[in-house]
Amino acid sequence: MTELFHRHPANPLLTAADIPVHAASAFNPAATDFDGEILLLVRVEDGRGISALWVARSGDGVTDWRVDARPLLFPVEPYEEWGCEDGRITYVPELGEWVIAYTAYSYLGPAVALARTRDFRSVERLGIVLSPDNKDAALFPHRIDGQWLLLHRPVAGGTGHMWLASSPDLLHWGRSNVLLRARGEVWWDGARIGGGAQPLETPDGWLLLYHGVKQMVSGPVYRVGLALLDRDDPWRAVARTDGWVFAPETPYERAGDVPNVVFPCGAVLRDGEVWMYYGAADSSVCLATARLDELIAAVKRPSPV
Ligand code: BMA
Repeated sequence: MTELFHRHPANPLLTAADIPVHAASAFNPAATDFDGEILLLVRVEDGRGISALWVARSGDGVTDWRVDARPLLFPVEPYEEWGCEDGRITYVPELGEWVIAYTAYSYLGPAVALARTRDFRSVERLGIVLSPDNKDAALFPHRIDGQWLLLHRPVAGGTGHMWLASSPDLLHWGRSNVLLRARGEVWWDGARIGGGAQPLETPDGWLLLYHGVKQMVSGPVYRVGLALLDRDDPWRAVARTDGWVFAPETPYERAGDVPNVVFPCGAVLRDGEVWMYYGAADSSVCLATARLDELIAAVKRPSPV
């Protein structure tokens, strides 16, 4: 299989050692452009096992990361008492704000919560917008036909498929329906799937980098695939890769707190390239890049694994 993504030689970019307090792990980063820099929202698990989301900034997106002294999103509300996990950031020009979708974890299970920020110094919580079990949410950057759109991943019918919901106000979500199905049985994305990076708008449609899980005898393997949604009608998936386009291969992806995991939560576009930030083995923050035109060609021309 042709390699679409190229791992950055500086991987892993960040680990628990880069967090200014004692941390167990640093992984699953959301990514966005902010103030001329690349900003990541890194999931940091503490010594108790509870996660918070920390801001890390870098001018070139690779080196000299500056991690804030305290997390941006940490458990405050009862619905997130077991952690704020796996953020996805979307810049929303209409609001002049960034909306963060994250997994709010509590004894109730994982739920989808939203928060908004102008400066990544303070956040306004919008609360739980989709009740448990639900996660892997990401907002589209602008309304379509007057409605906001949110990718999400409820557990329904015994498994996790990717769904899309719409809202007039970011608070009340409805018209929820299945968008992409876990393909079942032996498929690389057979056990369950979920959104990865925030949806990327391209002239060819909305490009999704999603994770797919195959349940092996030894445990799950998390890989990455591509899907393309119609630009004007994202409820219509127009293409999807048959096989994965990125999979755990290196020692830092193969071994860690959870082995055999690559888990993207954010991407930025740079000079015709997609910079995919991902968590490796639930233990570190990594970067892999691909040419956007090659990703579009790959998703439009599914090839055998
Ligand atoms: C998923 C999420 C991710 C995690 C992955 C692999 O269910 O909880 O945060 O990276 O499992 O452990």
